[in-house]
Amino acid sequence: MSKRALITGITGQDGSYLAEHLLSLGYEVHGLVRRVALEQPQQRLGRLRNCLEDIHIHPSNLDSYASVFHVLSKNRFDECYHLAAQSFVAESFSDGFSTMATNINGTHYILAALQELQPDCRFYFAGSSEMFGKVRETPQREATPFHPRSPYGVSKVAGFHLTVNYREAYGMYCCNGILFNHESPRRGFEFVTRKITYGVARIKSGLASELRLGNLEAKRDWGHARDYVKAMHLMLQQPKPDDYVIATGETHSVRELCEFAFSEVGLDYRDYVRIDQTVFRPAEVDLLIGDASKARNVLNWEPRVNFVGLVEEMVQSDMKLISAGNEKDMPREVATPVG
Ligand code: G4F
Repeated sequence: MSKRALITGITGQDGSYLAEHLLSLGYEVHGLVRRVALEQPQQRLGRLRNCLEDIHIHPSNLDSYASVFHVLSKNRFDECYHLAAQSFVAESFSDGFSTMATNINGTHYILAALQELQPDCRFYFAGSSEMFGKVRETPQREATPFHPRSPYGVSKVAGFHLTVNYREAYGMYCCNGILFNHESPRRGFEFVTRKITYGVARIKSGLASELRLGNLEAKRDWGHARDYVKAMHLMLQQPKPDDYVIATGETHSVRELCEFAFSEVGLDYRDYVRIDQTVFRPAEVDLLIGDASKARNVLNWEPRVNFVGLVEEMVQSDMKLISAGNEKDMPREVATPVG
């Protein structure tokens, strides 16, 4: 009998890679999807184009306990990967209320419904290095205290503690992945990596003449999403539930990212990047670098793609996207990058 997994946020970057990974391992894969996504499958289910035929989609709304309860009362799962969230940090400053409501309640609804209906289902929560925020030690590890710097970070700290609480209070198998930034050609256009690689491709192709960015000095530990979803799966295969940092252990500034990405197509970023004060955040996370020794030792997990490989892959992919003339087929919110 193959195992059955439920993925919330299956239409996103991580959800789509995780679905492909679990299918390759012989899983029956199910996903929760907002009903509106089914009305625009071309755009909203685009990242699932390689596996849409092989997965089971359930329309559901994570803002409603009844909706989550309904799906879990009709289908049994061995594993649940809760990835759905409002995950853009800048947006959480514009509307902290909806970020907190979606991220905290959504997590709580899933955990409460699982406890009621299928307490043996193993649960993964997508925690984040944003929880470390104003970092208390470097590199950051599982024992590093949290000091979130945005409503998004606060919502992830709440989700983290909810997950630990269901593990301790009800003996459920619940894990937190504390994932550092992870990117890919499937990354949303509002995040800085994709904004830069897509901007580079547009400039190189003569479609744009500049790229407006905010804080170039922020440092992040950037890995590849395809590597990171494998760690999510490994966490749920252990004898005991636990929490793990997933990171490369390398940190680079946004400025270095620009340097690498522009040089990939033979350009100098200083000729094109303009500083835009409106993109700076009210509170910044200055430096993230993770220590993933525990994941290496316990899960036998290692990242395969490093920073340079990641940037190369993303720039080349965006160059292809533009040269194939696919830009006009992209949904409007994607064709006009923000952030
Ligand atoms: O790409 P970002 O928007 O990612 P951020 O804020 O680090 O969050 C991402 O990683 C987290 C894991 O640590 C996830 F939990 C979260 O969901 C998300 O995936 O920004 C990265 C850095 C920031 O310091 C930002 O201020 O880039 C800086 N930046 C500079 N100019 C910019 C820009 N960020 C964006 N999005 N757009 C800019 O123009």
